Amino acid sequence: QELEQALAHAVSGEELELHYQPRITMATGELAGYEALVRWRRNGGLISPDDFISIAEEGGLIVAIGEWVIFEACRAAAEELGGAAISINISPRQFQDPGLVSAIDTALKESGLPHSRLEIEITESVLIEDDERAQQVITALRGMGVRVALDDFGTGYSSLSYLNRFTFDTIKIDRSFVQSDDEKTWNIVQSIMQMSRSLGTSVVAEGVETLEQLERLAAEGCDEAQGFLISPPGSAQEMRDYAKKSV
Ligand code: G
Ligand code: G
Ligand code: MN
Ligand code: NA
Repeated sequence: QELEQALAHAVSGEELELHYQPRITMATGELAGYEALVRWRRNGGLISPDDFISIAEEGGLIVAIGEWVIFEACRAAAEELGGAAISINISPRQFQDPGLVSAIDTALKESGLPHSRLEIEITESVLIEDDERAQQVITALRGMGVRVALDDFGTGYSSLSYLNRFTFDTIKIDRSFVQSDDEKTWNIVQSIMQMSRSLGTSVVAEGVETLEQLERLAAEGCDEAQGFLISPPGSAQEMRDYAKKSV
């Protein structure tokens, strides 16, 4: 309760900020875009979204936080990150907001960021809640040229049926697969790659922490990689330094 009030204040009082984590193209090592990750600056420290997104979901504050993230991510991508592609996480309750698609459209128009430079990341839990509505929103977003990614792929209950019913531009393989030492898990990763190729869906590996993981993923035909090996999340300034360094 107290935390929720403080969070409501955070939204209106400019205590939220975005960090960014780069994704690279496997084949060239070039920057492919960034994922925007929200943080709450409170009493001098940074609070992780793991510690406040679920509270925001329960109380409904997620809609206001999510709108702030959408506008700030588009603005920062256009103005501070050189027009780079940007991905945003959308949680289940936010996905139910009837104003979501128009907020995204407005944010893109106001920022001047091309629609194709924005990707919306959703998890299976978004699809479970209201199948028909999810279908409409995904179709509307893709219809206006915004990309849609299925995040944390492999951790849900029925990933395959979702791939059959919805169209995604990107699949993000969960880091539990990427970081596994188990041959069986890598067989599954191989099948995910094959499946994505036949669906024409791009694959991003998350949580890449070692060169060995990166090389193995490249050998399997993974399109893009993200993780601490490449760069941890950081401020826009840190990402500009990263981009300069990696050219
Ligand atoms: O950045 P970090 O590893 O602390 O993120 C933890 C979790 O919070 C991840 O599951 C991520 O998807 C989620 N998250 C980060 N930023 C946002 C955001 O802006 N909106 C939503 N809904 N979730 C986010
Ligand atoms: O659920 P989602 O995929 O959106 O989560 C993104 C989160 O993953 C971010 O909070 C980020 O801090 C975290 N993350 C990014 N790269 C790595 C990594 O290489 N290892 C680990 N353990 N976490 C990572
Ligand atoms: Mn994500
Ligand atoms: Na993920």
